Amino acid sequence: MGPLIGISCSVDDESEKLSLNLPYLRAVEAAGGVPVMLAGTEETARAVIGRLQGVLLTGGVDVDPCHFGEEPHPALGEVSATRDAFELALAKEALRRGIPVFGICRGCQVMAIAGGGTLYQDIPSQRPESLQHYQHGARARASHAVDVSAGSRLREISGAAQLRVNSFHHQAVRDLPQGWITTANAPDGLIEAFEDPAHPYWLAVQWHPEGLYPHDPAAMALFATFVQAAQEVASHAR
Ligand SMILES: [Mn+2]
Repeated sequence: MGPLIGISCSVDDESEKLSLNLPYLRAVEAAGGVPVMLAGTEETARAVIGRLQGVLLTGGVDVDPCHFGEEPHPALGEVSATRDAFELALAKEALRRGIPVFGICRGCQVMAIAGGGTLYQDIPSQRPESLQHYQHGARARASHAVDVSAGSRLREISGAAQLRVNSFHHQAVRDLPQGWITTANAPDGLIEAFEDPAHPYWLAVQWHPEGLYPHDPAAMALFATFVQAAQEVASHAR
């Protein structure tokens, strides 16, 4: 049996419904993990974390800027107070306990905020010199390059100094917590991936490898190494 990997769901506070794009679940299964869908209160987050070997924080709506001390920018999109509270509690607890976390898109932003970082609330208006980060092409198609930092875990995983990635975000990490490292930048300089070198596995990407993994070995390797790290941390804990 593979390690138990919690996957955070999207929460629609208005309709009171959860949702999850199946490719997240399929990618974790393809990597040998056992996926479980997660949502709930902050209390649930703190109760469930100790029963998981890894956490996948998925993409979704914007993060409320109140979590990094800002008022809403006019171009801020939809937010979910329920999801923000759950995922931030989950991420903070996983950070503290050394539980492997892999963050994708919004998940990447949640991880940064959990450690005390900040976001651009809207790239086109707050950083107008940026390239297009919300592509109109299919999710399985890469749209821009990223340069992968030498010596990073991401470089080791992907085995490449440059990757082509897809891009579906209008928010992005602005400032990272102290001690964390940027591990990929877009050609416009925007942070596209980061790690906490002091943590057993704390890796975030701004793109969507779950849309690429069936035909992209570097994207598949991200899920494979995450599930492997979850397995290793679990076996050490026993
Ligand atoms: Mn991008």
